[in-house]
Amino acid sequence: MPEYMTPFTTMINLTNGVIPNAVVVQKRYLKDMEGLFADSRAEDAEMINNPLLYEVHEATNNPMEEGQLRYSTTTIYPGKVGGEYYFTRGHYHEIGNRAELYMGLAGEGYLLLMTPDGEINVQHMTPGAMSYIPPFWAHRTINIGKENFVFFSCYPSDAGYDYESIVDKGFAQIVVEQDGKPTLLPNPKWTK
Ligand code: S6P
Ligand code: ZN
Repeated sequence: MPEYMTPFTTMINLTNGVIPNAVVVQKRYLKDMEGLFADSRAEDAEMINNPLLYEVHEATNNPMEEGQLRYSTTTIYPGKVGGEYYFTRGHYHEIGNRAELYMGLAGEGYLLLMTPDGEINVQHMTPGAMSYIPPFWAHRTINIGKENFVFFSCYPSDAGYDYESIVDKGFAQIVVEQDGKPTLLPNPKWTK
């Protein structure tokens, strides 16, 4: 006989991403992102202010076992470092074949995806956009607007996080403001 878990419901504020009874709220400041922005001088200069770039509200602590799901919201604040829009650290899933689903709730962002070979894919996210992250793609979200960019994510509980590969190599492309528009450029720090 399986042990039956008790079903439950979570309330989510669809405009600001707040989950009132979140089990974990993570706040990521610039100092948590050291070395990730392409313009190191701009990053160093901004470090004095150490702005809050984004926060993650985890709705559950469901067991980290195959078959279970977890879900969360992420709010990325508007801002730039050396012309590069604020983004999340980005990761592969530790168990690489675990997929994920994102849904835009507020604001405007890019979902930047990359295979281990450096192939890049970009999805434009606005409220209602449902973006699928297939297995094995690294993913990073970027606020390309002037308001908070808020999205919901749902992922297998056992997916885990591989941040190290991104810290070591970065993403092959960056998103910077050029002529008032978000523009994809090769990342000068990228190493294959
Ligand atoms: C988890 C999922 C999201 C991110 C969150 C923050 O698999 O992709 O909940 O954790 O958007 O991004 P990061 O890269 O700092 O974990
Ligand atoms: Zn993920």
